[in-house]
Amino acid sequence: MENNSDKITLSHIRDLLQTVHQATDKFQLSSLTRQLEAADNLLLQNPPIDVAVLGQFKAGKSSFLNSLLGQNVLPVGAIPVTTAITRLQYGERERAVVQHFNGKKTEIPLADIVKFTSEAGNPSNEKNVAIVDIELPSLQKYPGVRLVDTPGLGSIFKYHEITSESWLPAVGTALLAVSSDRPLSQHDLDLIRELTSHTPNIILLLTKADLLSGEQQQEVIAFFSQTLQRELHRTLPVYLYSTKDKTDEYRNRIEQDIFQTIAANRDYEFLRILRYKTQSLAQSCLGYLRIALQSSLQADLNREGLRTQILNEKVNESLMREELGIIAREHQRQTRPLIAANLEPFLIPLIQKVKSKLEKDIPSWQGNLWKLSRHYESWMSATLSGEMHQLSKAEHTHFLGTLKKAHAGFSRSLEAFRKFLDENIENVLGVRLAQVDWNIDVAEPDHPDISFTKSFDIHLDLIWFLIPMFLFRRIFEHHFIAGVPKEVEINLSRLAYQWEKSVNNAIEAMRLQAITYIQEELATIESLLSRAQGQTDNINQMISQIEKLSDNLSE
Ligand SMILES: Nc1nc2c(ncn2[C@@H]2O[C@H](COP(=O)(O)OP(=O)(O)OP(=O)(O)O)[C@@H](O)[C@H]2O)c(=O)[nH]1
Ligand SMILES: [Mg+2]
Repeated sequence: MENNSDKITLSHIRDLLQTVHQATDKFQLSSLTRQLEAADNLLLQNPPIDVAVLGQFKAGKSSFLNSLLGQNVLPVGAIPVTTAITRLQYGERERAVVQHFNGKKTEIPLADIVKFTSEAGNPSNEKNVAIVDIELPSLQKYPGVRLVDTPGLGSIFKYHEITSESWLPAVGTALLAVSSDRPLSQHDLDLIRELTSHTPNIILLLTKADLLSGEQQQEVIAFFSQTLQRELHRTLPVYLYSTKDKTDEYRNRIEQDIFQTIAANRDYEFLRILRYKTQSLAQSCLGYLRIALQSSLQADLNREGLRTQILNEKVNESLMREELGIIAREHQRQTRPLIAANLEPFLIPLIQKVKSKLEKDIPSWQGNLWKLSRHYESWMSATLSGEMHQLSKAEHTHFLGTLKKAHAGFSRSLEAFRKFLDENIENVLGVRLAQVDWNIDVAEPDHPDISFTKSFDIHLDLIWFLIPMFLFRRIFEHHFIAGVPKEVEINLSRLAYQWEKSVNNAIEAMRLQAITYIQEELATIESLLSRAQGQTDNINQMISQIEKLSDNLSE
């Protein structure tokens, strides 16, 4: 195969066969194995073209071959004879090799063939003959061709039929022998149908033509063509043959039209046959894959059905998000009032406490108004942050009320979701899910950062150098003391705000944790339900790959 376009065709064939291999492996299309094997062998071994004579028992197949050879090599007879596939090709010397099913090969004398390939010599193929290969110098006239004799179909020996049919994938050109006294049977039509998937070359051979007059022969040929048209919508070339009458004439025609044509175009013919087989295989494979696709699509539909049954309106992420959001917002709204209510009783006593401490401390402060103000600020800052810390430490557990309620709300909601999901899964799939720990952690918020900031609204201290302290000191002391309630209130309110922020952040963290649980759970269920999926994608991919390669090959 020197030709460049032949090389391209061969590589396309190789690619397509490889893909069909993948498909048959992946989807266990074992019925294509033999066909695939035959195509592989042709590709690998590049053997002579097998021109096989097939047909009903006693159609005269072996006699026809002997007559072509001009030598009675093959056993013939009035009762079913041929038991094993027998191949004949050119060889420098006459020789015959018997191949057994166990792979063993033995060379035998040509005269002993009958002991292996005939029902009389090898009843029921008790010698386990797989194939007999015969080499004859006389076959030099048919270069590139291997003649194949096959056991007849339709006899009482069922295994004859099985032997021939299982060899069919290897056929190159098929000569279907039909005896003149039994023109075309259902068996023949079935065989033609079967051959159609293995070779583009099917030729009818009307044997024992001597049994019919010229007129009758034409009648039979016309009958063939009508029947084939009606049953198979095709025509086939018909050749006459007889070992008794006009043998040379018939033989010459056949040699010229069939064997010389093959010999002259051996490589082209070989490639044409191999391409045909590969395409036919690809079509069979596509047929199976399309069936597989249908059932996979059906399975997807079933899975989709299961999915909607399991993940119904009660087990639904967006609904749960909404519900958890409502729980969070409801409790977050109540955080501030709760904290404020908790702090309220401390307001008056704290004002009293700070006031009397200030009254006690202030007389010892020295300096002008500027200094007095700075002193007041730092005093107030130290005192109130100390008080706020103490209060926070003593009372914070009461601030966490909404956090705990939100936690309870989230837990209940998750539990209900989980229960619906478990029930649905058990109802639909009949399995119980393992219990999952869905505990939401209560992250206690950190103590807020309480720091005192400036307390003066009017910055009197900016004009300190204008104010004679000996006259106004008492007034300023009063001003400072009078400012205490507002400072205390501001600080309590800031404490409440900071705790509110911490608590509400913690509620938000719990909400997010709950959503994560739900998302993870639903993702697990989804993957569980779609685990068997991907088959549809795989099959679709395989189909389009084979279609593409098959298109390449037919270009
Ligand atoms: N009249 C006539 N008889 C023939 C012709 N060719 C073969 N026969 C007879 O048909 C019978 C069957 O011949 P075979 O060659 O053994 O037929 P086969 O198709 O090989 O038979 P199986 O191997 O059993 O399938 C024999 O008795 C032959 O003598 C022919 O051209 N004319
Ligand atoms: Mg025979």
